[in-house]
Amino acid sequence: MITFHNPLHQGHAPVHEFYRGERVPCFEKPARVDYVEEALRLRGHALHVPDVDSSAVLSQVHSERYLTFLQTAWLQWVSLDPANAALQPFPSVWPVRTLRSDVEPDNFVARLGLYSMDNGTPMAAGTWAAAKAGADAAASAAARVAHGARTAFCCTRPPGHHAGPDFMGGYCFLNNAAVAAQLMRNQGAARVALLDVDYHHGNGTQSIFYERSDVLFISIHGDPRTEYPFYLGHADETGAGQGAGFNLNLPLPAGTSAATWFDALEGACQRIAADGAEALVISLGLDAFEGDPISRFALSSDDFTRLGERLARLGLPTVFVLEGGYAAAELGTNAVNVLDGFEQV
Ligand code: OKP
Ligand code: ZN
Repeated sequence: MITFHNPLHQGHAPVHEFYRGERVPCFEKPARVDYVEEALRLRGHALHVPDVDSSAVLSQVHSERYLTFLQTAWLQWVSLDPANAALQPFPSVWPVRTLRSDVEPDNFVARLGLYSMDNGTPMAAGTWAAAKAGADAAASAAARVAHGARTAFCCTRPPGHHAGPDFMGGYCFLNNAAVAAQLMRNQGAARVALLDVDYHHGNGTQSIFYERSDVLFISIHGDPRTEYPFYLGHADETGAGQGAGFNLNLPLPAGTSAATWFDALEGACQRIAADGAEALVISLGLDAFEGDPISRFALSSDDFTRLGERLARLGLPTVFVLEGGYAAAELGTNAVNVLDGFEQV
């Protein structure tokens, strides 16, 4: 599998997040991708550095003011006080219903809240550089497929699918999968299908494409009544305007068996086959794994091979983009199982 990795991912290394009011070590940590890279090399997959600048595509899926904020956020944080360089910024106030989000406050933490959906997305000094290099890796993988490769993999962190048009959240800053889909549209694919198999609903991706018919978004995920991101991902969200009918959510209860998960995958694949898409993007979260510490589905490592095989049978040019998966030591095996399952069909 042609793989683009993120040479700057280790610069995004915040130390802690909040859990039940306490500071706990970040689940989304550099070791995750180190394990995937190790498994790729062991199983014969070469790693390439990104060779496409995603800047123009990023401006098609995120707002300019959000991109500007993200690019300068760490500098703004440290400008408040040089001692902040050793601390992590967190938002503490958000423009929920009835409050204004059109006026950017001057206060840094208020701006951080404006551009965040949660307080669970810590930043570090290298966050922008890592996120941008990851978007470049996604653009690079998509460009290879647009130019005729059957498939390519973007091996990156931080993940992207919770990042919306103008906000970060759920460990995500730039929406790598949306960049991949948009780039393939730009390169001539009339329609693209984007299937998100991460345990958590890809709210950011859904929102980016919700009013568009040229990118069909489908997600299989833990029911948002009990699972993050809580406020999006229900079955009655089917798209709006031009995009009506081009959004399909398949929420499943926490604790769902692998057999039931694969039934949902079959429904997703049949919808993709009926759609007439010319290319496919997979938001490849591996947190549906039975051993995941923050998720509650039950896929085994062998099930990830079956997932890759089923996706291959769609017969579409396919870009895989790494998302979540927090059983770090098993992440490499599970990710490469999907890729090898795909290539062996
Ligand atoms: C990102 B991705 C657990 C906090 C969970 C949100 C989960 C984000 C998942 N203590 N915070 O979709 O894998
Ligand atoms: Zn997830």
